[in-house]
Amino acid sequence: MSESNRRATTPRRRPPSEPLGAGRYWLMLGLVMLALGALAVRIVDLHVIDRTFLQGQGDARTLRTESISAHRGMITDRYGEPLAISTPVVSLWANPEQIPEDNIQRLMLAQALGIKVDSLDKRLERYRNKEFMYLRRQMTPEAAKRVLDLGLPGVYGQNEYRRYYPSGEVSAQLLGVTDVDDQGQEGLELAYNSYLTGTPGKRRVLKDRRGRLVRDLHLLREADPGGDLTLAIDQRLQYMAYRELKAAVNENNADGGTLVMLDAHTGEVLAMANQPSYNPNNRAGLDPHGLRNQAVVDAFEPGSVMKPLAMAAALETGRYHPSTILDTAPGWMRIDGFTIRDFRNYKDLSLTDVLVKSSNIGMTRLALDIPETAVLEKYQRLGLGQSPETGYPGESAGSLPSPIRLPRSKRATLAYGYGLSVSALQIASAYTAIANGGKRVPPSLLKLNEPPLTIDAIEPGVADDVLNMLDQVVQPGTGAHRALVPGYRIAGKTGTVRKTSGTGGYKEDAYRSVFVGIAPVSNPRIVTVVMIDHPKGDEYYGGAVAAPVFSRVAGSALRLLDVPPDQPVVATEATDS
Ligand code: 59J
Repeated sequence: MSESNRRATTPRRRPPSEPLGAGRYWLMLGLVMLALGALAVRIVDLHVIDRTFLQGQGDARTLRTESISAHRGMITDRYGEPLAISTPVVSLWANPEQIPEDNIQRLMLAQALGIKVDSLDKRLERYRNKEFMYLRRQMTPEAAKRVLDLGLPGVYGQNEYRRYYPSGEVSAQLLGVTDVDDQGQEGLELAYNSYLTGTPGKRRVLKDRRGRLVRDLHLLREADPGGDLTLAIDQRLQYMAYRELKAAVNENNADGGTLVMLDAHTGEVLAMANQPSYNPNNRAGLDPHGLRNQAVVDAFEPGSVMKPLAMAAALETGRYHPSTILDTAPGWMRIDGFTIRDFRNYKDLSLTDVLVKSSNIGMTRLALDIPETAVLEKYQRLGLGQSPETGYPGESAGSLPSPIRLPRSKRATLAYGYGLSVSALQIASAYTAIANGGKRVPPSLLKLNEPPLTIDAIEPGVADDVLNMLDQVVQPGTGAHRALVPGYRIAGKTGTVRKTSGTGGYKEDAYRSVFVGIAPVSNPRIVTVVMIDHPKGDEYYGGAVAAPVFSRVAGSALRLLDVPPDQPVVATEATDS
C-alpha cells in the first residue's frame, strides 16, 4: 500500500520547471541567510553593545525606584505630651530642562513660589544641565498644592516630613534639632537619631518622559516608621522652670543660667532649662550660645554647694556629730602660703552652723582632720568626675584632682568646693543621696519603667543628719531663707562662687550664684539645682539670686505633683488692712 502510494505521488512532486527552481532555491536560501545574519548582528548590537544605553534611556524615562520617607518618631514628655513631632510637608523641585522658555509660565511659577522671577531665572541657569533642582523645601501641603495645580511642566512635589517643636525655646537645648533632611544634629535628636529615623521605603513607579507619574507599579519595601521617645520631663514643670529661670536671668542681668530638677527617688529629669535659649522652629539669626544644654555639657567650679557632701565624709568617720563645735577664729588661715577666708570671723561654730554660715575655715578644719583622701573618695562615690551616662551628646564628666598628690591646700579647697568641676546635673544626682537615706540615683533623661539601680554613696544615718542640717541652712534669719516654700519643709545650700579669669586666677567682680534644694524634707520628692551665671544687678549672693528661683519652682512643682504639705502654712506677712 505504501509502495503504490509513493509511486503514485512521485511524478506530482517534481514540477516541470525544476531546473530553474534549483537556482531560485539557492537565491532564496542566500537571502534568508543574509537576513538572519543581519538580524543576528542587530541582536548582538542591541543586547551587548547598546544594551546599557538603551536600558538607561528606557528606565530613565519610564521605570523608577522612588524613596518613601519614613515618619520620624515623636518625642514626648512623661505623660505623652508632644515635644517634637513630624508633620507632612512637600518639597517642590524642578527639572530645569523641562521648564518652558515661555516667560508667562516662569512668571506664574515665580509668583506662586513667592520669589522674584529674576532669582528663579538665575537658579534655573545655574542648574541648566541638571535634571533636578529644589524650588522650595518643606512647604505646607496646601501651599505646595497651589503651585502644583498650575500644572506647569517640569515642576514636581516630593512628600517629606518636617520637625516641629511645640514647646519652642522652653526645651530647645534638651531636644536638640534635626537638619532639613530630618536627621538629628544636636541633643536628643542626635543621640537617638537612628531609633527615631526608621527606614525609608521604596516603590517602583512608571513615569512618562516629563517625569509625571503614570502608574504606581508596586511597593518594594514599606517605610518603617521610627520609634517614639518618652522623656522623663514633666512638661508642666518644664514650662514653669523655664519661665522662672528666664525671669531671674533677666532681672539679675545675668549672662545665662541653668536649672535641673530630678525626681529624688528615680533620678528622672523632670525639668531641665537653660538660658540663653532659641526658637528651634525658626533658627534664623540664632545665637550659638543658646544651643548649649549647660546643665549637662558645662562643668563649673561649684563652690559651697559641695560643703554638705564633704560634711558627709567627715560625719562618716564617726568622730563628729552635727553639734560638735569647731573653732573658726580668726576667720582666716594660711596653708602652704595660701590664705583661706570666711566672710566674717564666726569663732565657735557647730558643724550645723558651719553649713549655715557656709564657713570655709570650718570645712578646712574638717578636711585636714580626716583621712587624706576621704573627701575625694566621697565625691567619687557621689558620681563626680565620672560621666553620668545619660547618652546626651557632649555630656560632661567634670573633673576631680588626682589622689596621687593631694597637698593640704588642695584637700582644704576641695572640701569647700574649689579645685574640681562638676555639671549641674552631677550636683543634682549627688544630692539624691542626701534625699534618699544615702542611696544615690543616676540621672535619667528618659522615663523609666522600673526603679533604677541605686548606688550606696553615704551611710544612711549620716545622709539623714546632713538632710536635717540643710533644713537649718534655710531657716529665717539665714542668707538662704528666700528658698523657703510655704507649706513645705525644704533643705538646701547656697553658693556664691567667684568665676575664674582664664589666666589661672579669680575675677574680682564676676560670680556664679547657686542653690541646691531638696523638698519636702519629711519625704523628699525633688532635688533641684539652680545656677545663675554672672549676675550684674545689685545682688549676687546665691541666697539672693538663685534661692528665690528655687522657692518658686519647687513650690509650683510640689503643688503640681500633689505632694502633701508637711508643715502648716504660717502667716509670715501681715497685711496692712
Ligand atoms: C566668695 C570664692 C574663690 C576661689 C569669696 C564669694 C574662694 C577661694 C580659691 C568672695 C564672694 C566673694 C580656691 S561668701 O559660697 O567663699 O552665698 O550667701 O569664690 O573662697 O578660696 O566676694 N557665700 N562664698 N569664695 N573663692 N578660692 C559665701 C561663700 C559661699 C555667701 C555669702 C558671701 C565664698 C555669705 C566665695 C552666700 O558660701
